[in-house]
Amino acid sequence: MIITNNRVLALSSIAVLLAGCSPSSDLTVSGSVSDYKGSASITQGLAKTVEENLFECANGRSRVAGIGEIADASGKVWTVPAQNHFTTAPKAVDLYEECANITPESIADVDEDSVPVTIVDANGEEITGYIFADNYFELYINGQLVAVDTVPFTPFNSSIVKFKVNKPYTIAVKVIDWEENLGLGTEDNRGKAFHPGDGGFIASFSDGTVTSSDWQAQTFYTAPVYDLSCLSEVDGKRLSENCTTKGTDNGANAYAAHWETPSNWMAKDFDAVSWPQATEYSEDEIGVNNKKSYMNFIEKFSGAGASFIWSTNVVLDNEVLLRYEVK
Ligand SMILES: [Ca+2]
Ligand SMILES: [Ca+2]
Ligand SMILES: [Ca+2]
Repeated sequence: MIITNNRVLALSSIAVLLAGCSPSSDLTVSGSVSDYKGSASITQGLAKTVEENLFECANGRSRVAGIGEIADASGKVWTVPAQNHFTTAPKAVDLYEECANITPESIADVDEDSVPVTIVDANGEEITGYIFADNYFELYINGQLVAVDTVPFTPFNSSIVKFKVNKPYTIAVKVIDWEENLGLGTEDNRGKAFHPGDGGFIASFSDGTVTSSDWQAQTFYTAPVYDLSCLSEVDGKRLSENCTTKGTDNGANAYAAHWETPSNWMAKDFDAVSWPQATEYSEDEIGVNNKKSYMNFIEKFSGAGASFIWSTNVVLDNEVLLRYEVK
């Protein structure tokens, strides 16, 4: 009889374990904001949508590119995925953009002469830049906003810009890995309702400048975070290498880490000495071999010697600021 009772107990324990373990690799939120000792502001859960969708695709499908707001425990309000100038800034010219039916097979089919030139220095050298961002970029030269991406989220597009400037000059780029689940850093993808998407940025310029680990990259928004103890900070780096990058069907309670962007981060004289060097990623890691907006112009990207860059975590870091001085 005792054996039978033990068996009953053992079976019921297994049932409890199974009930607590969703078949879709549920990620349990652990740790509390009060135990977190880092420099970030922590929010939890879904943001309030303040802009339903910045972009409609006339000729195909695109993910909803919304803007949200969410407050931390002190009442500080953060814009997610990031503050941006999409609706007000000059747009970059598209190299490739399916929604606008701009689909050249190669750079030879692009009318580069028709690209407008932004004047930073009237007597400067005219420079052409070729840009691919997963998902969105804003390009500053010497603190002047030259152009922003035409597609905030998807489909994947690529861009061409021209500007006149004297050396030395400073390139500063805000890059955003956009999100569907605002404030949570996730999208419905790969069979999971809360899949953490990845970022990636690559560019080359006609003066020989290319993206590489010589650039600097600092992160300002990291999500999703399910366990706050996975975040750490070393030598100015905001690290999340110990945080899971798994997708889940139950990610609505995830945490997010936010840092204030300095108001003059894009200025030529901004002191970025504490910012980490950028991390390089391979084309396979970013997953571009099925993206014509990249592959049709690969000679201007990896073929020109440029590397994909981002901060230390290309999955969880969703707002990253990049800087590079061209000597
Ligand atoms: Ca884009
Ligand atoms: Ca991401
Ligand atoms: Ca992405």
